Amino acid sequence: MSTVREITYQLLRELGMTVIFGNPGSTELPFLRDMPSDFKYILGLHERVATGMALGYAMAKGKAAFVNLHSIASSGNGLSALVDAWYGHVPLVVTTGQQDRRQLLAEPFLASRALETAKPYVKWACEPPRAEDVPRAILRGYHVALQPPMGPVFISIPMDDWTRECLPPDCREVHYKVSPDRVALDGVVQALDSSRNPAIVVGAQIEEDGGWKEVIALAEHLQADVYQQPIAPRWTFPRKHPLFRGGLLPAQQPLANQLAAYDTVLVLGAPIFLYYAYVPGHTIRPGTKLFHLTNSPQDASAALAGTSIVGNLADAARYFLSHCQSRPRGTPTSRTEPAKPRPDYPITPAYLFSLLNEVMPQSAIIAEECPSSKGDLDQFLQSDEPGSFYSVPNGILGFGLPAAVGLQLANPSRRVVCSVGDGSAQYSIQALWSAAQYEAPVIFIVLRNGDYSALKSFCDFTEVGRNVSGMDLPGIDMVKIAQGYGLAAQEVDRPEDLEPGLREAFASPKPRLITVNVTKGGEKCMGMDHSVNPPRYR
Ligand SMILES: Cc1ncc(C[n+]2csc(CCOP(=O)(O)OP(=O)(O)O)c2C)c(N)n1
Repeated sequence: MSTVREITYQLLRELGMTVIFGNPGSTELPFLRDMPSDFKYILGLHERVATGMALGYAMAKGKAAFVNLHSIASSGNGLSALVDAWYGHVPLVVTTGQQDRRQLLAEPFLASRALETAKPYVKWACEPPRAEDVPRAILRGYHVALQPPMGPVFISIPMDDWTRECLPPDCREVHYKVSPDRVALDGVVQALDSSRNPAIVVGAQIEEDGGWKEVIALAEHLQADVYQQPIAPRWTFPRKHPLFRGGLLPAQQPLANQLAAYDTVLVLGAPIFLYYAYVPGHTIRPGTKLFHLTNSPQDASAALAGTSIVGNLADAARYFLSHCQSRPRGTPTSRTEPAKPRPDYPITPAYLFSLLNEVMPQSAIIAEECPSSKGDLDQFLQSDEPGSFYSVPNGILGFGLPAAVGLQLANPSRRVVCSVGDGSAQYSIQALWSAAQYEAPVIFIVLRNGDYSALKSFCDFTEVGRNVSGMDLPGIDMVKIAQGYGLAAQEVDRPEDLEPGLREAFASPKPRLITVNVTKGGEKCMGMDHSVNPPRYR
């Protein structure tokens, strides 16, 4: 018989998980020893980084990624990336070591209650009842992680299990796709056929379900205006398409106002709706018919209004395409191009992103984490390809840097650009080391405004006032930090130095960090100003 360790490596190989993201400790060493040569270990110097790189890798591949953390010692550090995976529907199989079963009851050093810690943010958490169940638990976890909505699972493995003997599990097939109810879809078809002016809201699940092409065809078939979901974690419609109308605002009444002109709204693959500031109002204008297609039963049950139908997004879009009447093409309203920003000093984020849009290849992938300049990025970066934009799924900073490295490792033929705030970069800064060591040629662009601008604008927006501690970030030298982790880095202060700096970065095949001194963030909060009647916290 083979050992649990040998069977597990064979299983991981069969499941295609031969890249292991992790940070090791004593309780993982019996597993990690003598790793087979067809496996690759990607070390993150902090578990937020190890798990965050796996997150980027899994999102890019659309497949499960394997993570190995160190007992409770590192599960806490990796938890925020697990939360990202939960909200971002990212399939991660996360394993952690546990103390030796034979002394667990005596609560030894490093005894781990990591299961309880992770439980609210994973689809399944398990410490196998017996050593010989470890491979089966990993197999079961893998299948749970990939079932829509995809997400993380968590398995705690006592360190003495790896040397026990066991039989291999049957690595059988599981098919995950759930087709939406045809009768329910017919109800939507009827409503769309009698609609005068429908709109579509596109969400991240379109990309999870491989439905980009189908949704573009559907929008053109219906001649429907298209909006991106609020605070989009992924872009799922071409930005330059004539039917694209931009993003929705993350608050009830302003969002309802944006959609007020439409008699029928079809939300494809997003919650109804993701709000940030509390501005009470209608979910949708009374009289507008609202339909919701989602791969998440949880989103279907949590929606505030409308008819929800659970199932695969590409499948649903294909059904509508073949069953709905097409609508005559209107006069194409081409996008009003924003005025080209000027090369002011200090550099504005708008100028930075308009220049980046000119310099970067069309196939570039953006990992975004620049809170107060998100709106400028949204306006000036014109990405039209699937799998090109990834952002913070639930507001936890630390996503950007490691996700960029994982995205780059999974996409060697495309260039990843990580646009990150100088504050946000600090939550997972060790990812720079992994980029250098694993030669992931990410271009990190740090927007150095010297403060937490997004929080300051929230203070203004909600009238908290500016007398708040802990909002300024003086004295951070990003060039030295990056160089210390082994990365080429430069600072750009003058607008005329920006284009040569960017061109040089794209010409080099190596990772590089450019820190750009930019103006502080503006008054707006997630695209909203005082006209939306924000809540007051004073
Ligand atoms: C882990 C975590 N800690 C704190 C926050 C609160 N927060 C939201 S935006 C923000 C400011 C980020 O600063 P920076 O990256 O410099 O971007 P800027 O706001 O200046 O554009 C902070 C601290 C958070 N969202 N996540």
